[in-house]
Amino acid sequence: MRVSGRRRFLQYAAASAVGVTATGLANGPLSWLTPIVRGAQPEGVFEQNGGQDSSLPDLGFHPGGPRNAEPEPQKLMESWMTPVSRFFIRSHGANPVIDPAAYRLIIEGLVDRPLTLTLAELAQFAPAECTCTLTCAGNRRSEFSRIKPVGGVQWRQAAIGNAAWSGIRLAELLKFAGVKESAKHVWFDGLDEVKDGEKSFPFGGSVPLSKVFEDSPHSPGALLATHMNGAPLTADHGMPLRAVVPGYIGARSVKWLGRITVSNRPSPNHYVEDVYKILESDTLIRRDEAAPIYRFPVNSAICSSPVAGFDQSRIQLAGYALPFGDPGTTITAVEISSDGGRNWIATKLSDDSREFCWRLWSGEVPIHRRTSSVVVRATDSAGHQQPETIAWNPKGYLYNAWHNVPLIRN
Ligand SMILES: Nc1nc2c(c(=O)[nH]1)N[C@H]1C(S)=C(S)[C@@H](COP(=O)(O)O)O[C@H]1N2
Ligand SMILES: [Mo]
Repeated sequence: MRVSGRRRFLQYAAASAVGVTATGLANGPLSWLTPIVRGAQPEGVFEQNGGQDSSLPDLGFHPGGPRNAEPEPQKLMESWMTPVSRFFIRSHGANPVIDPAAYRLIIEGLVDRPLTLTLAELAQFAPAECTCTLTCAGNRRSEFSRIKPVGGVQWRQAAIGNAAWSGIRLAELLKFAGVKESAKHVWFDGLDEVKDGEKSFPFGGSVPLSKVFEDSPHSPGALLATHMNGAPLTADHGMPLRAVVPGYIGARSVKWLGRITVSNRPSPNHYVEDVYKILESDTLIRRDEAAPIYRFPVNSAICSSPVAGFDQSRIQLAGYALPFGDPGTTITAVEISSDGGRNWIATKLSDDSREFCWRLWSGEVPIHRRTSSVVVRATDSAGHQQPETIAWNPKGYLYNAWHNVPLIRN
């Protein structure tokens, strides 16, 4: 059923007022963009100005630009590695247009040898690879509206993807530049321009130097990537060079990387100093006091459409689970429930059990006429388990409570 924007908005508003959220029904390629009658998508997802980009038909774009998109959650379940065509996009400014031949990466700050390198010079370093999951700190933000609405992109559960990144190890480059004794943090600045009222500045990130040197033989502490799943990065994902920081929220993996600054403190960039912090209240004092978010917490989500006939006695569910972003931490259990978490049933996990990576799961729960929802929760090898509920925060970050979705009857 297609309805006008106004009516759709009212449907969403009504649905979120009673705290109902649901994944879309899967009939036809664009069906997840249209609201469903029973349990509409939360908070006007994919409303006006959003929609589609014909070159990326598997992604739905959120309104309010520039380019923020996620796939239908179900599409994520088709492979452990997420194809670029289904990989979420989160950009704060327009994609910068970069000529690879004129491109230079600047390395400065607390180094013995400041450097300005071309792509060909960067390619002189030993090639390195890393498979890891990238997730936005705002993934699942729309679920906060069950407590109280939060501004910002109303992400569902698909602002996440798993990819093989290749390029060079940041640790190697910094060893070459020579890091001074007093160095403690590494800043990344993008070549994009984000506009905030009168001001315009690049998107920036920051990581502790200890994370960069968390470098192990099978996993770089941080990667400078030129390729994603074997192909050169597309403009949306940071062409020609981006940082990839395994285990950290996506915001630290700066795209269109233009400058690396080694420092004794975290970056003063707006996206480190003011944004991507868990606040209790959104005041300047709290912002100063709060620490930047780095690692992502344990999480999981149901990605299949929970649709059942009235006489059905069991339902198949599938989704992903992500371990806490610490080295060596993997997903060890994913459980599902159809009685709000009184009884849990173990799911079958995909074989790929790796640090910094999601694990796909599938399972079946019994249902009866009065079953109203299904729930999932994950546990990792360090003993972290998703909480039943989490406290609301003003920016809507790190939503990782049990994923509870209404059962839809057809
Ligand atoms: N230069 C730049 N880098 C950026 C961003 C940005 O807006 N500009 N967004 C960040 C955020 S918040 C996330 S979640 C990831 C998203 O990466 P993707 O678009 O490749 O999925 O990129 C990060 N790197
Ligand atoms: Mo993000």
